[in-house]
Amino acid sequence: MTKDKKESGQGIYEIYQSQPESADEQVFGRKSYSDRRGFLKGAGLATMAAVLGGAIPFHRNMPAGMIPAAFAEGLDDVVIEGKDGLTVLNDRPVNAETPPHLLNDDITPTTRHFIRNNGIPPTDVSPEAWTLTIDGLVDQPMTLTIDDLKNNFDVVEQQLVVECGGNGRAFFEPKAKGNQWTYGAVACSNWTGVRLADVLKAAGVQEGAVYTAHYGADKHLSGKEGKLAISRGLPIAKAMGTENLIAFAQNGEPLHPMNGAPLRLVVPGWPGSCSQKWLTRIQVRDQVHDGPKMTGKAYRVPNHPVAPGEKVAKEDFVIIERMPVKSLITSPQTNSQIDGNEVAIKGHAWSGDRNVDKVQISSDFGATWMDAELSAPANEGAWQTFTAKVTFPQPGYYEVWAKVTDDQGVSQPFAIAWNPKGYLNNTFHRVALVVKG
Ligand SMILES: Nc1nc2c(c(=O)[nH]1)N[C@H]1C(S)=C(S)[C@@H](COP(=O)(O)O)O[C@H]1N2
Ligand SMILES: [Mo]
Repeated sequence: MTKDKKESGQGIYEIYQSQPESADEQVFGRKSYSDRRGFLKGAGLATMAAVLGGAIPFHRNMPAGMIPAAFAEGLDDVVIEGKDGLTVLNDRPVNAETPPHLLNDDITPTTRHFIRNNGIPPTDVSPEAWTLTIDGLVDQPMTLTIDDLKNNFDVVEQQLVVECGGNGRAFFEPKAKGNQWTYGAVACSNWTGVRLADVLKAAGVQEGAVYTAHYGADKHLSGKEGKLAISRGLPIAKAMGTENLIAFAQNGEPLHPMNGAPLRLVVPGWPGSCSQKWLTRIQVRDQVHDGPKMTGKAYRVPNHPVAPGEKVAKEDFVIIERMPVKSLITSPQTNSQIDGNEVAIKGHAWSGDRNVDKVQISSDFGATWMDAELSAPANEGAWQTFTAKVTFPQPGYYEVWAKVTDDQGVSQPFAIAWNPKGYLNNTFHRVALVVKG
């Protein structure tokens, strides 16, 4: 692969989808379709083998430009160990989302927790050897093992929502670049760990502290030593919230390798990117952090409404903080056929740093709404589950919509203003049903 493409972080599948000609050159190392000499080698061969799940003994026989049949159906055949039913959007880096109907559980099983990687996860993740360093503007810089964390701090369990800032990006027009997440870059697992605030307090956050900076052990896609895939942070006030965890267990087991094993941050209610995986260091800074994906347009939105497609000046982008009010209908699955004239609806609702007050359901394209039953959150930062029974007047095609209102009176919109990077799409989840009667 050329350096540029390698650094852009696209996988083979994505490259073939978006730019088949240059994909051919990158993967097969040849300049044009008429040049038949190229064959899979080096990075192309290694990547292809990794994606296919095995070396390719006869790779020298493969005609240049041939797309392996395994890719015919997209990335459905890519198997990620310990994950089940996820839709893989990219293989390099690995990005995979969960279809809404597989998020029906109140606590998301680890097998169904989405994966959003910016780089290459570390391979040496032995929990015994892992350390976390707290430094910067603190009285007492510390380096702690996972046992130190367990032994010196309150260990707590919390159900916490992690949602990628780009969830829903696929529905923006014009298209925004990046992973085309639909609905499933969100999950609410049960996390065990210590409170970030307790650890920061033990280190003694000094006056003048403004922001945290988070570092993980994953590598940049270029493989360059010292180059970081992502390093984001939090304003000190949010970092001191009791809802944030430094987690070493997910649903009672060690973290999944793709979800940050053996140690990660879980910062509910804010973009998932704040929840650094493979966590090795938290630095306290006297200024807003400026690590990779903190600056420029990353995880930022315009500070004023913009027309679809409009160019926005760099200085007009502001850092995304809390995530907006949103919901997901997890049962029934969209495009289900319903026997009879009634269906039970279930789903989840959440709003960053806030509670949800009300969930309303419509089955007549928003003309009328009925209140759903809404449960209280298991704890701060958890999503809330809603249920409703919908009756249909006659057989036919229906859409069930859910609309959530949070405790500040803010509701999910039907449509949302476009933004250049396709963040924060919290429009209604619409589920299509054919009622048979
Ligand atoms: N070290 C590291 N932490 C990271 C990332 C990453 O690429 N590297 N991705 C972030 C982003 S953008 C999101 S949305 C969440 C996703 O967490 P998950 O993959 O466990 O679902 O992890 C965040 N933490
Ligand atoms: Mo993300």
